[in-house]
Amino acid sequence: MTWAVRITPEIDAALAEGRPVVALETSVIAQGLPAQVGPAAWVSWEAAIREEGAVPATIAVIGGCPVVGVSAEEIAHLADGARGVLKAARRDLGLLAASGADGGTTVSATLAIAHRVGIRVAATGGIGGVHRDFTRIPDESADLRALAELPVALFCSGAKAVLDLPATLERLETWSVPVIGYGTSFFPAFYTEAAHESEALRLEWRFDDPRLLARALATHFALDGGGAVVAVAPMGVAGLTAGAVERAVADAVAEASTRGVRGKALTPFLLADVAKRTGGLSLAANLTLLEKNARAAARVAVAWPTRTN
Ligand code: PSU
Ligand code: MN
Repeated sequence: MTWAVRITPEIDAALAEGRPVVALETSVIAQGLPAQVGPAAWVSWEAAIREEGAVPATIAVIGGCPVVGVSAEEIAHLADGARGVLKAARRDLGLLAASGADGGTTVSATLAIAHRVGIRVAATGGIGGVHRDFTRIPDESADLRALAELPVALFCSGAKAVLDLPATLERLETWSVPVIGYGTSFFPAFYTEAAHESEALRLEWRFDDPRLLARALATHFALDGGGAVVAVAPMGVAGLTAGAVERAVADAVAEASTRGVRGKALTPFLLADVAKRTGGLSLAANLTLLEKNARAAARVAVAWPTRTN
């Protein structure tokens, strides 16, 4: 049986000619952002990628088919949660294909589809990772293993603030996934930069020049079969401090535990609850960082060393 991927002619040609392409995930549209803001935000991410000279490749599952190059109509459909779009992780792809269902792809599923068509660079807001309280319930995002296994560089503002960030970094080390700061020396705390001089979040590798970062990533892919995390510092928004995020996250995590929210529902619940508790400031920060990461990914994809073989 084949696993047919629907790809737009534009992206197909760009890949065939070795031109820069940046993959985007869509669980952020289907589950991560409120339905009213997702589609307009997506337009800004694709525009930012084009402005930098790369081709955007937004990925989703539509009618069971993995799609590379989702249309605006499909984005509107994915954002409209009322129509039961699933949150598609990598393990769901075969089952979605068999059932003909629609899914917003998480990072893990997005990387699987991107790798399938030969895309090397992707962007998201924040990766999934090791959840707080993981010693009680070992909840750890499938994003991490996908990053370990698939040679794609993922640009993000670190891992989502609702997670245990030092534990997530430890897990990435265990899985042999390099974590590289692009213009930052610390793993960001998603909505904000890492709290001042947070040694547990200090990164060993930092690049400021997109060409040097691109060369480092290309060399990593040449030597290793796995992916890489590129951490981009978020711009943040006025009035949203790391302390305020921390308080909101602690309360949201407690609320989720009281309500028994588990599994794939947990991350979307926490993001929405933190947005409520910060009076929408975390949502504003999420939107700015998503666009910044898409732009950063495109800049580095454009600076990729040309293939010499
Ligand atoms: N970044 C955001 N918002 C999101 C996500 C990333 O700013 O909603 C999504 C990504 O698709 C990521 C997923 O893969 O959240 C992680 O979910 P989980 O923790 O259940 O693996
Ligand atoms: Mn989980």
